[in-house]
Amino acid sequence: LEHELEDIYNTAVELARKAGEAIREAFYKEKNVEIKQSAADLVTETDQAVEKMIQDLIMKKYPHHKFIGEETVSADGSACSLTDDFTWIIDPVDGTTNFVHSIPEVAFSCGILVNKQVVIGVIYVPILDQMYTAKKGQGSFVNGKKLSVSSVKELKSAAIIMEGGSSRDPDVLSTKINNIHSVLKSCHGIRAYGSAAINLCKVASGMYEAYVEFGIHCWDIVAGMLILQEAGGVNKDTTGEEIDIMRRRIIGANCENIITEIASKLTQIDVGRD
Ligand code: LIP
Repeated sequence: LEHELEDIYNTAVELARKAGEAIREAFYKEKNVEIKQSAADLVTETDQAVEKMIQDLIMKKYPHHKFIGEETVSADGSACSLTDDFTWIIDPVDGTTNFVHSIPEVAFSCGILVNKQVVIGVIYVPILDQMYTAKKGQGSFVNGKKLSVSSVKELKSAAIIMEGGSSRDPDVLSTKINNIHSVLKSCHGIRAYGSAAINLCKVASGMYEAYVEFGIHCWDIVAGMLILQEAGGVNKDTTGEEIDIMRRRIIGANCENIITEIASKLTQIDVGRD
């Protein structure tokens, strides 16, 4: 298994570089944008082309592995079913809105699971040439440099990442704004990068104490969850309870205490399941 995992890891890094090349090439050109679930839920030809290219390469090399990809799921509207098999969960372009606006925080995100546990996480930010990697039990790295979370233990001294997201439902929006209000009044500041994958990498890098979002999907978070965990962090549901990767909610933080403090300030939003 050790040998098999090493081979899969090397393949994932290689595929991330390939995806990165395609993203970089399209980044400086005009984009062809379509909308999905809401007027702010975007997809481009690049999302679709990168996913197809990566899925084909995975299926050729590992025909017995399973694949869950953002654009494949959006196209056929099917629910994600996660088995104990090796499963690649991919977001070809995480931060599509950034991509559309030529904002450099755009990531290829790839998490590999076995027995429903994330064992490999690779996130590549091609425009900034940042390769984030993690293998379960072996730490996480950016361009080979080891990552570790911040040592701040209280929300009042913390910097937090919270996103607006892509839902334009008025009730969802007002709950999100209220949640931002209640966290912001108790911490140093709030920022957002527009990519769940990058947000989790920022917490893993020790810049922020936590990242909170309702409405993300499994492909936005699986790789980043392992990168954060291997940097010493924790991932939970927005209630502070055990995370369910299909439940579309996350608090990723440097420590349990900050998760408890944030969870107590949030009004929960039920966004359904992947
Ligand atoms: C994005 C997430 C981000 C969220 C955006 C969007 P996509 O994923 O990573 O955290 O705020 O609304 O869902 O659609 O760019 O892959």
